[in-house]
Amino acid sequence: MTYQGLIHRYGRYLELPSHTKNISLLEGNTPLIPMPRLSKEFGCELSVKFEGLNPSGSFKDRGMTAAVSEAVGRGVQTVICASTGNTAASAAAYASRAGLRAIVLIPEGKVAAGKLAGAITYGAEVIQVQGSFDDALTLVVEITQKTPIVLVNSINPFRIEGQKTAAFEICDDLGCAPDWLCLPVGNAGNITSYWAGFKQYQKGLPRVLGVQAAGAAPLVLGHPVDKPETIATAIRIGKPARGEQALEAAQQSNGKIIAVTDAEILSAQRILASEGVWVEPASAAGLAGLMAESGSRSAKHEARDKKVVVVCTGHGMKDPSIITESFQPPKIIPANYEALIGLIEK
Ligand code: AN7
Repeated sequence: MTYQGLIHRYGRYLELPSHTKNISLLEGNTPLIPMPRLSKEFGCELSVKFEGLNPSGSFKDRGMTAAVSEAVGRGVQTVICASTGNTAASAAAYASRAGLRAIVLIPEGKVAAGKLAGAITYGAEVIQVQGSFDDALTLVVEITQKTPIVLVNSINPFRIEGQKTAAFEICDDLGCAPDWLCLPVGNAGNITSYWAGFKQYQKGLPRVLGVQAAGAAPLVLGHPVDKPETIATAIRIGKPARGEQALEAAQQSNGKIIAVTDAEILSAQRILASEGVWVEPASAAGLAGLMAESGSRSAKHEARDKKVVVVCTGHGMKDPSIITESFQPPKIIPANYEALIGLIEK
């Protein structure tokens, strides 16, 4: 049978109320891409769960199909979220699909162009807040307590239900859970969802390596960060809503939460691209974390000979600003053959 989306495939494992009305863009079913060259370098069996191939370009679509399906099923008319960008694009996409009004609050000037463009194109009302993601989240929590508008950040339990499906897919593809799962941690909804999903599916449990950016690492520091800063704007979050659960997932799985520098994130992004997978900076944090833990790219390490899944949460196309930050701009030549051959034979 042709694929009909996550609620259709995994609905029996998801705690969704009976009023839920399935709103799907055929999200999920993303590839688990083997990385043979990286596997050899790291001495482990490494694959990438490429979540950038979801309809709006990130893993958020898994949770959004569930949250919007639940909301529309009980007659909700407006949804709202705070976002570093991907949640905004995803909420906008599913709200438009469902015929709902979507309002998204983003930190002023700190959202990657591809995400903002998506949210606007899908028709959301985008509002920039003079503050951080955390300030925006405080505002949307307050407005949803005082009005009938529904919150679709991952505080919404149905977001977590939907995002559990990524763990199910990995188990179905591998036949069991991997030994290690490496992923970026921002507001901590995703790590919470994966851990809940693996526990529920009973195909084994991975050790979970959650990775924050050094400038936005409240779970590593043990306290909120007032002014989070990182090039990985998706995870520029100082006060994760599900921080406790993230720490629990790391602890229960015998894993850990660590921080990596922006330079390590950009380097991991280039390494993934060198084997054909282009992800946005935040999405490279999982691999950056694995590399930091391994000490060096070839040294003996805990993941040695193990099945490792690196979750790449969003597509590289989301954040084109990286051309100026991380790569050389392309050379310019006059439009003649001599100039071209001179350049490529140099
Ligand atoms: C690419 O869109 O928080 O730990 O508002 O976009 O579940 O928050 C995005 C987070 C990782 C972190 N990778 O996931 C938002 C938002 C990408 C992301 C994360 C995000 P969580």
